[in-house]
Amino acid sequence: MKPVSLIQFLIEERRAGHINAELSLLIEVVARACKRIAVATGKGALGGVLGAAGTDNIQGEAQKKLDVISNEILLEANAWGGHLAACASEEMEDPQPIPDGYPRGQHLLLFDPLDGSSNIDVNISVGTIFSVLRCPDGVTEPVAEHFLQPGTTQLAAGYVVYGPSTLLVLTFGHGTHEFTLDREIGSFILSRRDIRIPAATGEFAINMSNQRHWEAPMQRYIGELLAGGDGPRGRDFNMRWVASMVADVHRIVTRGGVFFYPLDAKIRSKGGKLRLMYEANPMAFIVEQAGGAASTGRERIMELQPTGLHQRVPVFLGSKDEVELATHYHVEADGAQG
Ligand code: AFP
Repeated sequence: MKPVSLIQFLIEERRAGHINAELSLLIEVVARACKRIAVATGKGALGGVLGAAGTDNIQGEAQKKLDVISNEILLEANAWGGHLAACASEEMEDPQPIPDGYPRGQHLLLFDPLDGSSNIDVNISVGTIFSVLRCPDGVTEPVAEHFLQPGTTQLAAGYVVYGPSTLLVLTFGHGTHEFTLDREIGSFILSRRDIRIPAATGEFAINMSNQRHWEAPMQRYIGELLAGGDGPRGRDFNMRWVASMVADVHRIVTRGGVFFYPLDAKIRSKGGKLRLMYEANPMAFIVEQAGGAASTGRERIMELQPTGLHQRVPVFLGSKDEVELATHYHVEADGAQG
């Protein structure tokens, strides 16, 4: 069958009425920027891009050089196209408006420019996560509050995983689709259309080192998986933990599985580890459009009303049966506590 490029796919989506011309241009620009990020990360030690940048981001986390480089690439690529009103990033405290002198569009772009950056120096897959919202009508100078829209209002979400191959996974709310970068011609080529995540799975992803800090229902749920065939689940389970959300989620999008970053005693005061607006919401949109589920352990992630641009939430996402069971344990325990 003739390969379908990202550009052709976007034209098909416009013809189907799923996206408009401006959103189509936005996705092309983001994909082009991610190709540049792939080149930068691929240089490794030879590009002088490894190691710490010597600065901290708004989260108080030490930035890697590639965090800063990737952020700059995305900001620069989106400045002049006229498709955006503003950008927000994990790496910046406040949203960045489109520079004066350039036309502004009707979209808001949020991104984690390089997720999993603590893995860069050990050459493990990292990725870019992005989410697209509509700029509220009549708003010409968007500020943080204009970004605080529930995940259900997302117009698009996607990630690019920089691994053995460079893959773009994308949804507009009409299925989840995967594109593989053909490095020889520099085009993203459709490699999987309408991905489906199996409802059942035998594979879970969690950072087990936090076990002693988890809430009781999480202890119960994971304890049952670890009990395997002799336990209440009556089957053995396998575990993976890459510590790059994009890599862990892409494995789940590809073969099923369930991912947890639950609330624990260490991070309770922060509300969780992962960020709602540019990690949990876009990944939830992608996973739900592939038939999976995404909750905080107590409610659907995409229905949360955001309270802050860098708000953190617990994340349970992936194969529907497991997300629903783990969520049920938490809701049941809350009810028992009254
Ligand atoms: P970094 O971007 O600081 O590497 O954090 C990655 C991440 O936000 C997410 O991609 C991982 O799933 C999660 O943190 C890993 O957290 P732990 O290091 O606590 O396992």
